[in-house]
Amino acid sequence: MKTLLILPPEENRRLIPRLGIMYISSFLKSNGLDVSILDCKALDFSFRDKNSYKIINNSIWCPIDWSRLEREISKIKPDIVGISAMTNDINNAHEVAKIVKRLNKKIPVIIGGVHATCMPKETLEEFPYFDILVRGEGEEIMAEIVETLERGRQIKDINGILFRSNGQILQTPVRSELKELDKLPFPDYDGVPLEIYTQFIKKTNYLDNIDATGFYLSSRGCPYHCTFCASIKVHGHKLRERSVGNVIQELKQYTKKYGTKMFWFWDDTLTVNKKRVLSLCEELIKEKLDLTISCYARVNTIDEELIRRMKQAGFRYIYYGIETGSEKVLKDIRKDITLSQAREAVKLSSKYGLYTTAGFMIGHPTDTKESIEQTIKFANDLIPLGLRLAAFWVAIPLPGTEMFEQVKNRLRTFNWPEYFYQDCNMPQAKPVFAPEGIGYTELIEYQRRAYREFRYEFVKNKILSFDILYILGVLGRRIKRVWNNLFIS
Ligand code: B12
Ligand code: SF4
Repeated sequence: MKTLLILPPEENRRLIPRLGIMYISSFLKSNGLDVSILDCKALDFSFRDKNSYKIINNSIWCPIDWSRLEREISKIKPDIVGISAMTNDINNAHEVAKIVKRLNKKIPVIIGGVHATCMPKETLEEFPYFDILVRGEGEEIMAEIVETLERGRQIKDINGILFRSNGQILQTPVRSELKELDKLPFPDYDGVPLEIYTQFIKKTNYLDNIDATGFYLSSRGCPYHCTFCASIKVHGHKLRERSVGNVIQELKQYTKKYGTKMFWFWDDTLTVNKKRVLSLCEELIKEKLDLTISCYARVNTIDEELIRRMKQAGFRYIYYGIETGSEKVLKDIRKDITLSQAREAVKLSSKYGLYTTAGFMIGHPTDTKESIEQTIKFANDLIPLGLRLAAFWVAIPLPGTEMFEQVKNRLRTFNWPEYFYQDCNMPQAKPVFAPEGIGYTELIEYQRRAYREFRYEFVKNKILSFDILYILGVLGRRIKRVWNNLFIS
């Protein structure tokens, strides 16, 4: 039987590979199953009319051509379809399911991914064209579903799923996360159009001007309890790590096959286990892989020894989730860090020459005008300590998170595509939630101001400190961007 894994199309085309579906694909292949991936984001199922494209904030926005997608799926003739979705693309995932059922209503449609995991029953209730829902990590479960369907058996004995039976939604016991990540085959990079992602990343300079084209996961799970985080719902609180040998083996294989030397480590927070990161660094140095690496980290998990070693091993970019400039709000969102740890982390990383970036959120449930002002000020105060770039996200209470439960009754909408970043560069940006006493437009205005002030303070700081390297860097990037726009179509 032929299984087709589909990544639904989006009006906002950010062409970044989805590791989840690539892991599932390689797992099915390693079990001898016939599987392929249809990455609708990369393959562009939008209308071909160039005038309908817009690039807003480094993303391409364009309407979807559903009938072309229908023709493509009918050419593939799948027997089983699996669809992956985050919250913001669950509606489009359902449109894909409708198409599949229109082509042949006997094809079982399986939905997986973070939204399905966070709202299992609600998802099957809201979206009637999904037949089976997979909770959590899908490699083993999907393989079991496909094998069971191939043998014509009942799926009711598979743990970790919800399914329909005689008009009812039934669920089987929850399954624990995968224990031995080293046993998983490496993600199926051959199954996705890597060259399209690479071109997109180069053209838009997406990911904060970082041209990383290899995406990587060396661990899953996170021991922390931030109230806004949905990741822990899928991957759990137990930090599960791949062995250093396994990580190096994949990196070597990847660089040899695809020539990439720049990697983004997508581990929720790579630096939780210092000892392991130190030995990863030792191996990277020993193997002379000469990589450029970016990663997410928490400000309370780094120290001088770690940062020094990371820099020597090829780490160049580090992103800290600082979230707010208010100690009170930090406590409310259970971030488990302090502002002084944030200052120290930025200072240390920049001391060792890491390109240091930080993310903040505006519009936490307990944010006030005063705490938002504190956030803007705190980000600016980090500039002299070495902060290079700040992102100011408008907070989204994501389904399944503690934050969602706290403000469920005050959300503006349950229209899931709007659970996407709302940005002051977008014409109709309107957050799904605003804290008491602050309007939606006011939040967007705060975001605009935060970016404007950060840019202003940053340039002021560079000019006052006669940072010639910075000025040459800006010129270089401008030239590169113009060059890419001219020659990469
Ligand atoms: C890297 C990353 C990004 C990158 C790349 C995104 C990408 N294309 O993957 C960037 C920076 C671009 C990004 C952007 C956004 N992200 Co993001 N991101 C992540 C991060 C840190 C890792 C993703 C990853 O590779 N995971 C590892 C893989 C193995 O896990 P997985 O994708 O969940 O897949 C497993 C299961 O879900 C399941 N599964 C998945 N699909 C399917 C399909 C089937 C059929 C089955 C059976 C099972 C199944 O099995 C998989 C393998 O075990 C996650 C957190 C996390 N750890 O997952 C957040 C996360 C996915 N992002 C999140 C969000 C909100 C966003 C944004 C909306 C943020 C914003 N404010 O704009 C955008 C949306 C972008 C988009 N439209 O693609 C949320 C999603 C929550 C939700 N309910 O949707 C997460 C969980 C973080 C959080 N805040 O809690 N993100
Ligand atoms: S540290 Fe990151 S991954 Fe861990 S709970 Fe907080 S936001 Fe989620």
